[in-house]
Amino acid sequence: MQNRLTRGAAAFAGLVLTGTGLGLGVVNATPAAASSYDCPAGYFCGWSGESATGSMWKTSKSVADLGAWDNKIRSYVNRTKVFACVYEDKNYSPWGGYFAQDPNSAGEYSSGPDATTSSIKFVHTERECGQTAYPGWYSEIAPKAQGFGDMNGDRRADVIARDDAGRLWFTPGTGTGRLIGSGFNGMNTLTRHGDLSRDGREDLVTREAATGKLWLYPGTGTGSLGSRRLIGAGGWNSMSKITAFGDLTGDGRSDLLAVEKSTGKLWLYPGTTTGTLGSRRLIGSGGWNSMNALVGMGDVSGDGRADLYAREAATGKLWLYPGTTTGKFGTRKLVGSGGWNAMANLISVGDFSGDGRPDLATVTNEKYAIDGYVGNPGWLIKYLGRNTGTLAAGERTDGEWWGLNGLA
Ligand SMILES: [Ca+2]
Ligand SMILES: [Ca+2]
Ligand SMILES: [Ca+2]
Ligand SMILES: [Ca+2]
Repeated sequence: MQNRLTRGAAAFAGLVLTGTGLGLGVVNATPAAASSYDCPAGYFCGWSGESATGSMWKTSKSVADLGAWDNKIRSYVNRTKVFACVYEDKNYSPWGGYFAQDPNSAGEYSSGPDATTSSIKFVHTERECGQTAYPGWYSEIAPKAQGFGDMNGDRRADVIARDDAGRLWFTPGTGTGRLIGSGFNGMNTLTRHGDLSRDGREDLVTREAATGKLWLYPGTGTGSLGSRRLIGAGGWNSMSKITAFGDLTGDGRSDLLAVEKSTGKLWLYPGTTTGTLGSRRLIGSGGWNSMNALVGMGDVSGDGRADLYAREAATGKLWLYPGTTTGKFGTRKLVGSGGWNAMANLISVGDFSGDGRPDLATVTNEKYAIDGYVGNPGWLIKYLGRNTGTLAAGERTDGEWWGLNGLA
């Protein structure tokens, strides 16, 4: 209930700040009418009057209690480089409602007849006005180690979340989160599926958008990442759907899959004894551009070989491609008959339900419908694996997975 309230407040803030006339609106200041440029860069400023008039108050630090200015600010501007959460209540409490003011809105102020602001907090992402920067991830302890989906080796599936500010968070499955990196918005692929560096600890693989380079961030075994190492010198921007897969070749080393954009071919890049990638081999001769997501699921069919899920763009169907002893995929099988294009993320972190079978978590996008109405992004839905390699019906669990920029 509280979560829904926060979300509602955030959505309301978005509406108001685009100036829909709900009582508070963004106005482009003109020199004659307003003085919002009096607010120095690096500050949040509030005025006692509407439209940046009257006396001005300013701060460059979060303020839990506005004191003499409590419930006195009628217009404000955010000239800092971060989000300003403008709360109706003291002590940054989101429950009374809040507005998330974008960074660097020089010359644009919000104004209204009611003075209700009681505290102001500066944060790097809009999420943090109402909740933690990272999402709440919960998983059960699996009966045995699965070789992937577990950065810290506690048999609990964990998730890495990138926030809008490019920070990486390790969420171990207990609802908590820990910062493990920053500056990751320059990466347009994040994938992890086992141990590529050959030290028994799970690693993260990323592609750098600007250079097409592939980087390995070795896991330290605690959920943290060590110094990155180049494993692909360039050219990876010609590939799509780079997916760490687990072991398809049967040598016990994790492999990587990728689709060649120009040909629709599916290539496998085998992991080697040195933690680099060996010479690629063709495992799908064409047609893979018709898929808009690949998911390394681990062994869902129970034969000891890693298996792949793929989402068909045109139909929204989810297919299972079983790994075989020849190092290729067998005949595909339908796992989901449609609707899977309503998922922004397909998160494969192994068995999070604790029954020994790999599961799949998803986060919805704008296409996702609840009670017949679309437009419900940010919901976590958990699909439990069944012993046929397919999935049980999804369970919608948590609507607070919005405002993130990638999950692995
Ligand atoms: Ca874990
Ligand atoms: Ca490793
Ligand atoms: Ca299998
Ligand atoms: Ca399971």
